[in-house]
Amino acid sequence: MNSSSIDELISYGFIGRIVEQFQDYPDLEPARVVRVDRQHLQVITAQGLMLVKTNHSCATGDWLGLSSNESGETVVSAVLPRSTQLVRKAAFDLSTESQVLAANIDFVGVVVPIDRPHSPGRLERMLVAAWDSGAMPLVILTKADLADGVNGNDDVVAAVIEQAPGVQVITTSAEQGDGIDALREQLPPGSTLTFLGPSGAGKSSLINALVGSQQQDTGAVRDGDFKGKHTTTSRELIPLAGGAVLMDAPGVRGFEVADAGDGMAKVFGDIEGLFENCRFNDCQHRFEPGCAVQEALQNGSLEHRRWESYQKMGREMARLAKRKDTALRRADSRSAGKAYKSFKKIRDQSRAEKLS
Ligand SMILES: Nc1nc2c(ncn2[C@@H]2O[C@H](COP(=O)(O)OP(=O)(O)OP(=O)(O)O)[C@@H](O)[C@H]2O)c(=O)[nH]1
Ligand SMILES: [Mg+2]
Ligand SMILES: [Zn+2]
Repeated sequence: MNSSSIDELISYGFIGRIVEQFQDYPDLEPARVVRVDRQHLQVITAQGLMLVKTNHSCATGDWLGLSSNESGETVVSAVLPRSTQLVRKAAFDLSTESQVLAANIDFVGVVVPIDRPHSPGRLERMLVAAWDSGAMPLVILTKADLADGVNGNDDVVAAVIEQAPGVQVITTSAEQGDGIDALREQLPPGSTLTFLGPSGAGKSSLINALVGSQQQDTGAVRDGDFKGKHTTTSRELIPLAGGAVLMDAPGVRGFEVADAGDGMAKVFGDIEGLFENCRFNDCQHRFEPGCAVQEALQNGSLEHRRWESYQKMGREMARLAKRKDTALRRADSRSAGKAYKSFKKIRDQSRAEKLS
């Protein structure tokens, strides 16, 4: 193993805790998934970048243990346990399947472009998913140079800070280089930052500004509706000088929040705090006397929009949990059916034996 390539692996985050994690796999060669193209993974190893084929379900950012099979081909022998994973469920997808967008990330940059009308609901949704990943959310406001005209810059920044309690908000302009150093300073060596935001929000432009060269393609947004053209189509790791790792990502359209982790409590802590002040323990927060939520709505300390947003996401999660439950029970009754069939087969066989 030559030293220049191990340096390259290090530049993709192979330090500290990850190196320790690999001590459990002494016979396997460490690799990280840089990009996933269907069954082919582009991975970085101490020998450099290479392609491997696999049936394992892997996500960009996964750490793998590689080995060789009898024919000398490189194969994936282990997918290391993930420290974090960013998961989403595609909206309108009736299945309960959720998709792992990114693995082993330390920061999720929720990207809010200032050049179009701000959507608080989308911000809250992305923040819940970001918290649920186990990584630390950051809010990155982009295109600060375009602020005037559509929205007052200060208004958006103030609204975002209020909607993202406990989250660092960084205002940037990739075009003018503002806020880029501030963002870079958030990223210790070995940490991985991925992005969550709509197409055309400026994710790839931000990466180019951080890296300092035209690393990723960028594409103009449409004039009328501010929509991007989905220029970036896959997730990809890009090492940053200084030791952090960036993960470019395609824009996400609407999605449902997949998991009831602590995301809801983090994003809507103010609302969940109110519940404790309701007179009745089982308050439904509708018409009950002494309901702290209704009181807060009436005196204006809780925004109606925010309350509706909270309820809507709560209903989605409940629906998903119910669908998962039904799917589980169905799988259960299928395996019960199988067990009965094999029991019958054995019973019939032993009866036949007795008769013969
Ligand atoms: N004025 C200005 N334009 C920007 C800035 N950042 C990005 N843009 C422009 O916004 C458009 C979209 O930028 P991208 O970086 O491609 O956006 P993206 O989020 O990667 O989009 P997808 O890959 O489609 O998800 C491009 O035309 C960029 O030049 C900025 O800070 N200021
Ligand atoms: Mg892009
Ligand atoms: Zn109540």
